[in-house]
Amino acid sequence: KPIGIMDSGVGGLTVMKEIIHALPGEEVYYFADSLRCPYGPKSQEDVKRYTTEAVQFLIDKGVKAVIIACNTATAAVMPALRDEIDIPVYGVINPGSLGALRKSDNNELLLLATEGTIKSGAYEHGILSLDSEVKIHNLACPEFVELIEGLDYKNPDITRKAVADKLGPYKDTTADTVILGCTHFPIIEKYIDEFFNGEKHIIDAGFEAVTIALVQLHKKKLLSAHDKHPEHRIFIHGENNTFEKTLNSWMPDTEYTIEN
Ligand code: DGN
Repeated sequence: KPIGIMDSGVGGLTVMKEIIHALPGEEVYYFADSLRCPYGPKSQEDVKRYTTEAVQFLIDKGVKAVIIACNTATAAVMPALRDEIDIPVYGVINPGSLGALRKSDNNELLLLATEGTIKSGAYEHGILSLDSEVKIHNLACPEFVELIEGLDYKNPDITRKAVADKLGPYKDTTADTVILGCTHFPIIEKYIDEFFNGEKHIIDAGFEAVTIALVQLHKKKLLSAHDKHPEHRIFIHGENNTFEKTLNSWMPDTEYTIEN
C-alpha cells in the first residue's frame, strides 16, 4: 500500500522527495489542493475542512498512512485528526520544533511560515512546552508561496531579490536557527542559506517529519518490501499548469502519473 501525502500545492513535493530518497521502493500518492491554494490566508476552520477532505480522499484511494505535508494544515487539524481516522497520520510542526531545539545553540529561532501557521501559535506552543526559555521570532512569508507556486523561483535574480526584500530586516538577527515552517520553502532553501551567508542552522520541518514518520511506520511494520517498482500517483484538485514543471525540476528522475 502507498503512503499518502497532502499539501495545498507543490510544497509537499519536498516531503515526497525525502521519502523516495530514503525508501525508493515505497509508493507515494500525493494530493495537491491547487483549487484552494494558498491555505495560508484562509481561516483555521476552512483549512481544517479542506485538510480532512484531502486525507479522506487519500484513505479512499487505499493509503496505509498520511503525512500532512503542510504546516498550515497541520496547525489546523493536529493532533485532533489522529483520533478521527484509523491509519497513522503525521504532521510537520512537532518534528520541525524538535529539530530546531536540537540544532540551536543559543535558543533563539526565526520561524518562516504562512500567516495561518503563525497566527495559530502552533510552533510557539509546541516549542515553549518543551523549553520555556526559547525565544521565537515569527515572520509570515506568503510572498514565498506565491513565488514558488508561480514558478518565478526558477529565476535566481527574482528569488534573490524576493528573499532579500523579505528577510532584509532580519539580516542581523541574533537567532542562530531558521525554521522553514512551510513545506514550500525548501525549494528556495539555498537562497535563504545564501542570504544568511551560510551562518544559520536551517531546519526543514518536512524533512524532520519524514524521518520520524518512517521510523514509526517501520516499527509498525508498515513499510513495503524494497524489491517492488513503485507507481507514484499525483492527484491535483483543480487546475495547476505549473505543478508538473516544479515536479520535474525538483525530482527529475521520478516516474509518476498525474490525475486531475
Ligand atoms: N505548504 C504549506 C505550508 O507548509 O504551510 C502552505 C502553503 C500555502 O498554502 N500557503
